[in-house]
Amino acid sequence: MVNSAPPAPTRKPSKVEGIKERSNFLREPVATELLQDTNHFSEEAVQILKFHGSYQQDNRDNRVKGQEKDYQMMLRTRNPGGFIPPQLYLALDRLADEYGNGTLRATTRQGFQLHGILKQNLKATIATIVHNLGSTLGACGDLNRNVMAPPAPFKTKPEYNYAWEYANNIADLLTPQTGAYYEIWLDGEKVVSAEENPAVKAARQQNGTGTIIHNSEEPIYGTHYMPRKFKIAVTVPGDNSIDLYTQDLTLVVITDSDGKLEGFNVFAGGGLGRTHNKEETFARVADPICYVDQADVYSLVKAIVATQRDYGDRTDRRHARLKYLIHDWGVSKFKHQVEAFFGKPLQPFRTLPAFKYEDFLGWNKQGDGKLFLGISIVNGRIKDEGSLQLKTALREIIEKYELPMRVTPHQNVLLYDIPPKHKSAIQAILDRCGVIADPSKIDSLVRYSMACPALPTCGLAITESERAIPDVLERIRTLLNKLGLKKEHFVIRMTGCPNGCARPYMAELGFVGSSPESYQVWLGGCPHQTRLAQPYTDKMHINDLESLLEPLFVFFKKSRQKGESFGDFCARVGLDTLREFASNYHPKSDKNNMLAGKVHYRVGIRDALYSELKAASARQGKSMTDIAEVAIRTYLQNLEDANNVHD
Ligand code: SRM
Ligand code: SF4
Repeated sequence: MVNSAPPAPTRKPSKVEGIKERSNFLREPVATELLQDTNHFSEEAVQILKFHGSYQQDNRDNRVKGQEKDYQMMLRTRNPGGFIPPQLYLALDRLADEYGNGTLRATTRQGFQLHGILKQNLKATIATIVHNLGSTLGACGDLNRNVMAPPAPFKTKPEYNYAWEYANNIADLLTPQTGAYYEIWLDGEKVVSAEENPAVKAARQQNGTGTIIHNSEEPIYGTHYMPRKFKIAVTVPGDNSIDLYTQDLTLVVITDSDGKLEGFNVFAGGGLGRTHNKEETFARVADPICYVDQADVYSLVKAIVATQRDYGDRTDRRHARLKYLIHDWGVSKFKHQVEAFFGKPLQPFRTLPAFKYEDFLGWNKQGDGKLFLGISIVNGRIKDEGSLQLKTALREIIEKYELPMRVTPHQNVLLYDIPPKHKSAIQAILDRCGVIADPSKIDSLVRYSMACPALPTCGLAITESERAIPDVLERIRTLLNKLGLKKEHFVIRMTGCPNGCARPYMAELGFVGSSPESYQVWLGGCPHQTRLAQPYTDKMHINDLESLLEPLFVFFKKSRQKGESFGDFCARVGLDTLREFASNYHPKSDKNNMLAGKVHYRVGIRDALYSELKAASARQGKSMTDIAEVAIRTYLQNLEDANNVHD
């Protein structure tokens, strides 16, 4: 357990390492460029800006060749366990209208994003968030991100209270210590919303085993921060609302029979980001690592962070997450190095019950006589549109009843601490604004689905996601109905690229953008997100959705075991069997569907021909199916005519 110095890298550190080093602990060039009269930041400043919780984006719908991009900033909050006090929510709601694009977006890590903020308004927006008990520091960048915890506010279940407490404390432990944030956005005023826990403060400085960097403004991170983003969750046995297998580090609260905190089980090495056609990048589920006593938990977290800090790959950002270190080393070598930083042997992992996912939507009891209300938000987007006035409803309820909120890891929100006497008045506001609170009235495909923002704001999007999924879900529901699977539902997640922001690789049916209007399709995740899905096909054009899914649903209906979910079925029979069934599948010529023109058989055409077909369809204002049908009929007719001549 001797902690030897990490080996000097044999390859050149990545460009971002130099930018971090030159930034003077996250100050420059952001501080200087913020004062300049420009509408965007330089590439170097953009990298540092991320640590402050902001991404520079442009509205991709407005791109015009040869013209400057429509620059705007996205801001992301850091709020451990998804906790948003009423004052902060109301401030975010106002900021969205005053400086943003009029919407708020609940994220898959329990934060909020504001989109569309102009550079000139960034300082006022961040300062308002901080003055209203919020923060954006460390919401993005190469450091510990928003710490997740189960959102269900079960006040009388002690393990939930421990999960929230430790999510907060670990977030504080790993908060950047640089003064840059307050200097730049608040002119040096340090706004402290709550006194830091003394045990956390002491743990941050405590050394002896090489976990801290002496005489540094950043004792845990040093000048180069982490090699890459680092994601932590704290949960309780059985509650997988935080997708525990996808985190760099997950702690599971362990209590004794009296509900007193004993310690934590520790998982590490999960992560989802990958790149198409680069086999060396992959989604990975976390491994069980050890158990740690409560008294040692901060030391263990620091030991794992220091292992990734010192041994993570700083030369290749595609290979820099903790999951690659654990994959390359193996769990045993990883544990050995963690022990060296921890200063003592790791204890064995304790047995845990199975993990489940529940969304806690609708009206629920929180255990102390009060109620909580889970509201489904389609893809996390809070806005007013047509008859659905969700933004208005939330503002009105939170303003009137001063309710705190927890954002869920599934882009929903839970309002809590509601005295039962207010239930009917709150329900009346929801009804008036067209917000459905009763989860049984929401299509379960919509209820359990998620999609990332993708176009037009995300610079990495290959294709649509948030804007495409409503139609996709509707088409899947129509198909299920047609096939006699009316009540069926499963977890569907979509992303516009393979980075995995809506965690599609854990879904029962995942769509991962692979080229414009096309998706890689992943199958076989479990309804409780405890198993990685597998890629079924690399490219499905969105028009081929029904023809790809129909054979799978038919096979599922025919061969599922009692109560088996779609994801479990796909995992049990295996992807090769699914492919074989699909290739031999001939849809029944259902008269009604033929009449409605709804049956789509699959015929493969090459990329180049597809592009020509698409262009012809746009030119002629006809559907691709119609053009293909005429072309094929003409071809077949010609063949027949030729045969007749020879006869
Ligand atoms: Fe993410 C980058 C949105 C959760 C993996 N993510 C991005 C950026 C910032 C695009 C960029 O770098 O320019 C996206 C901004 C889009 C926009 O227009 O707003 C973006 N990620 C999101 C959010 C908003 C998606 C959502 O639907 O809510 C989530 C914000 C969470 C938060 O509050 O912190 C979000 N991102 C995730 C998750 C899920 C999670 O953390 O539980 C993942 C997969 C888990 C993981 O990290 O392995 C994820 N995002 C990525 C990656 C790939 C990382 C990797 O290891 O390869 C990138 C790209 C990168 O880092 O280079 C990325
Ligand atoms: Fe953007 Fe890709 Fe993340 Fe979607 S998954 S938000 S497209 S980075």
